[in-house]
Parts: sequence; structure tokens; C-alpha cells
Amino acid sequence: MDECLERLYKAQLLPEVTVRALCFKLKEMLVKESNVIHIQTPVTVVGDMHGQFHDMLEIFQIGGPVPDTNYLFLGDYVDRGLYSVETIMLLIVLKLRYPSRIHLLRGNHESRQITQSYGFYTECLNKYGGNSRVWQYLTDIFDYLVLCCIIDDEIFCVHGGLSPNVQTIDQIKIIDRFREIPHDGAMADLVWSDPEENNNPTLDHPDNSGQHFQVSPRGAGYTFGRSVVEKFLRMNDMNRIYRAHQLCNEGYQIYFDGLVTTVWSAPNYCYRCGNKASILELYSKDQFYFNVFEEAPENKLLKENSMNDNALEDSISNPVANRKLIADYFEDDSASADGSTDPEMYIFSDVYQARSASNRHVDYFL
Ligand SMILES: [Mn+2]
Repeated sequence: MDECLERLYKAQLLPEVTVRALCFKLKEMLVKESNVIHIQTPVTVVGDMHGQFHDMLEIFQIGGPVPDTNYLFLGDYVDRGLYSVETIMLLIVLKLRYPSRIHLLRGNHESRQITQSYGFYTECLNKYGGNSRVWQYLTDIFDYLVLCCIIDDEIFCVHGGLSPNVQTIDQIKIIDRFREIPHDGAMADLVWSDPEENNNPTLDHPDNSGQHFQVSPRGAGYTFGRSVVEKFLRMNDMNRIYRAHQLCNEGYQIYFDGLVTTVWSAPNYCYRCGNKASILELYSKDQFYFNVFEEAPENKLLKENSMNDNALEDSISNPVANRKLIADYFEDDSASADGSTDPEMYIFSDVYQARSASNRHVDYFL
């Protein structure tokens, strides 16, 4: 296990048979867990990572390594970024090696359907010689991840938010979670929903007075207002909610005077959003600190390169130039040459990923 960790910290892939064995072991561990786990402070809460592996290493630098620091990850480990496999594999092996020190909730991207559209499926194929077995092992594991966590009996943590089908924690505990995330219902809402400051009934919308959940513009889950949160916290004797799922420019966002907090941990999301990220360090139930950070130095090479040839503004205002910079950074000459003109060579496209990963594949397996 320590040998696996050593390789993963260096961003090296593990062989397929090893991934299979590790997933099998983790499944045995997770199947015993309740849908809602209980943990105690101190713990550091981490939001979406989305395959930004170097930024996750940065988190272990600024927040402390496992097992010195306890971590609760709120989901969305894969998709969008270029290192989803490395990111989820490191988290899996850390969980196996230090089960009581790190906890992993399920996000809406920990899903077979979503990962086929947002990069993880393609990345697995590219990094494992075109076969989808590693993707199958990993998405099978996603079915076993827990849905919620309660810290110190009073802080409710979940990837997305609340559900009109869930009034009590006990109702979450009886969900059959060992499955793909469904399109609707309580399990879908927990990973898809968002808080909405202006979701309360008003004179303009008196019809809302009875129900403060509204259909989400995401096409899954709901948006929910203050009254929903207050009722849920009161009924469950909880004090506040920590969740992830939404990009925050400052790395975190506070709703309803602190009743709900969003933690976002992917800096410069997708290597181009320019946002900060944070981890939330909880020392006790009332003492906490938002440790705000920016993208990892590996990503910053991008900016320095672009500064040198005065292309920084171009890279922000001109997505094509930006793609070329990113492609240059990943040392894929063929892709970058095409990338400046061919929209198909966009960094997250199947074509780009296939080419760059086939290069990397050689490194890993020869
Ligand atoms: Mn999400």
C-alpha cells in the first residue's frame, strides 16, 4: 500500500490489476458504512477537485498530509481536469491506508452517466490503452461512496444540498445508495441541489409560500431557500450545513448568515476560470478557518510562459490562444500546433486527450 502511495504521489499510474484489487478492497470497506457517517473535529473539509491533481497535492502541503490532518472530501473528484485517474486513485489508496483519517462523500460526477460526458471515461480509456475496465472498476466504487457526513453531531455535510423528499437524517439513512445516481429522488437531490438566497416566498410570488424548493436550472436537483434550511436544521437538531458543488471566485461562499457554506477547492477551475479555492479547517465545532489558496505552481508555469511572450491577456480573452498555452504546457506539440486553429483539438476534446495520453501511456508502461 505504501508503495502504491509513493507512486501515486509522483502522479504515476498503477497497473490495471492493482486498480482492480484496490477497488475490491475498498468496496469491502465501504459496504459496511452507513449512508450518513459521523466524525469529530478536528477535520479539514475539501470541496470539488475535478481531476486537478497538482492542486490536491497543494492541499496536502498547505493543510497537512494524511494522516497528520483529518480530511473530509465533499465529492466531485473526477471530470473536467486532466488528472482524474491520478486524483481518485490517490484518494482511494489514502482511504484504504488510513480509513479513519480520510472520508470521501459522493458527488454528482461520481456517476457512470456524467463521467461519460465530462472527461473521466475518455481519460481512463486514454491512460489504459483504450479499454474501459479501469473506468468500470472506479465507477463501481462510486456506488459505494457515502452520501453525507455529520461532524460533532451538529454540522451536516453533503455534496449538493437538501431535497424535498428528505426531512430527517433517518430518511437519508434508509436510501438504497449502492447504485448509479438516479435522475430524481432524494439521492439525486443530495448531490445536485443548490442553495439560493432569493428563493423565499415574496409578495411577487405568493404561490411559493407553501414550498420553498424550486426546479434547478441544472436539470437535476432543486434550489432551496433559507426557510428550507432552517426547518431541516431545526428538525434534525443541527447547526449548519457545509457543501460544495458550486464554483466560488473567492474559494468559498456563505449563505443565509452562515447556515450554509459552499467550499470550493479547485483553483483556476478548468485551468482558465481564474478563481481562488479554499479548504475549511475546523478545529472545533465553533473554531474554523478558510485556508484560501491559488493554483499549484505546476499550473502557474502556464502563466509565466504566457507572460514571457506577452500573451497573458490573449490567453484570457482568446480561448484559442489559451488552449494552445495549455497544450504547450503538456508538451504535446502535435496537439498544440493543431489546437490554435482546429476547435476539435480543444484540450478537453477526445482527440486531444487520446493523443496526449498515448504519449503518457508509453512512459508508464515501458
Ligand atoms: Mn458537483
